[in-house]
Amino acid sequence: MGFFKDIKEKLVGKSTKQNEKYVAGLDKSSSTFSDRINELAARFREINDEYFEELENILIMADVGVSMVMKIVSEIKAEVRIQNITDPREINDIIVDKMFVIYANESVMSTKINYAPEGLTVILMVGVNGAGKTTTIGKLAHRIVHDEGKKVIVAAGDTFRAGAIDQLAVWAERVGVDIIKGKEGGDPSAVVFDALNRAKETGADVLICDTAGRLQNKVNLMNELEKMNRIIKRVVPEGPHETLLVVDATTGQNGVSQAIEFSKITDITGIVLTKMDGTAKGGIVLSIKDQLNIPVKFIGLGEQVDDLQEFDLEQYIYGLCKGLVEEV
Ligand SMILES: Nc1nc2c(ncn2[C@@H]2O[C@H](COP(=O)(O)OP(=O)(O)O)[C@@H](O)[C@H]2O)c(=O)[nH]1
Ligand SMILES: [Mg+2]
Repeated sequence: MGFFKDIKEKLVGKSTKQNEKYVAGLDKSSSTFSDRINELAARFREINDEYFEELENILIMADVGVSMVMKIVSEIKAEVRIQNITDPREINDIIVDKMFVIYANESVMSTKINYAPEGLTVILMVGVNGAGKTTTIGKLAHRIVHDEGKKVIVAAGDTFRAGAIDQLAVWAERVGVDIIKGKEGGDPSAVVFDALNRAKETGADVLICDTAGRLQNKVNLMNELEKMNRIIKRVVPEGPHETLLVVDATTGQNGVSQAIEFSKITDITGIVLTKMDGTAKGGIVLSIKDQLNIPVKFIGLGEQVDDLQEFDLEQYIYGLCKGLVEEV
């Protein structure tokens, strides 16, 4: 059981800043998920069909998504048979391993931002209202400025929602980056156009564009995103380099459905899962992988400026399964 042992050796008892963020941010998910599985092991003297049914329920309640749960549980069953395990207390490592293997093996996915080899990189943020786009732009700008030493500009492309422009302005000031804004109710593409020109003039490395997320008006939204894409391509032909879909993890399978809808109207290159700290159902990462096969590039683990973390599968599984990894 390679992976289980690996994370145990690598992560248990080690404290790095990233490790601490993941553990704290996934605490709700971890205690619910690991406690339930440990409790299950305590209740069953041997592994049987009923045990597997309850295991399925625990995974479904963790928002892993039904089809992913079926895959994981059937892999666990097969492994249990091969190893001839009957004691539920010996199954933790197999559960953790299979979750990891299924996520990692289906395809290798980069979590890195696709920066332009030279010149301006353009990142579009899309997603429904309240998902966390504006907040994520603030955190992401901070990361890019501080960790990569790049010059960032943000564009207040959500001209639809009252207060959205001011909210981004507050973040821009906090993080210390330039903001280009228009009038509330104005044309978002015009704001993006201005921002592209300003970015070029000032030699900025990265432009991050906020957008409005009115999914109730799908045709409008699609047209608006198409127009924005056209304008970006006029100035930066290979842009946008990233279209990041922001999904609120606390909305569970509903969030997964939204993501599917969004991926139909525009090309999504990566997902940011926000509010992972606010959910006890952290399995949504596995469900997104299963349903969309688009990489989760970042996860939001809180409301502070440094609470956006690059998605790391080992840290994530460890955060989610902490109580299982440490129990044995
Ligand atoms: N706890 C927590 N709250 C978040 C996170 N990301 C965003 N939020 C909150 O979610 C709310 C909506 O975020 P906002 O950026 O305005 O969403 P937008 O409408 O998509 O731009 C705000 O109150 C944010 O502080 C996160 O990772 N964790
Ligand atoms: Mg917003």
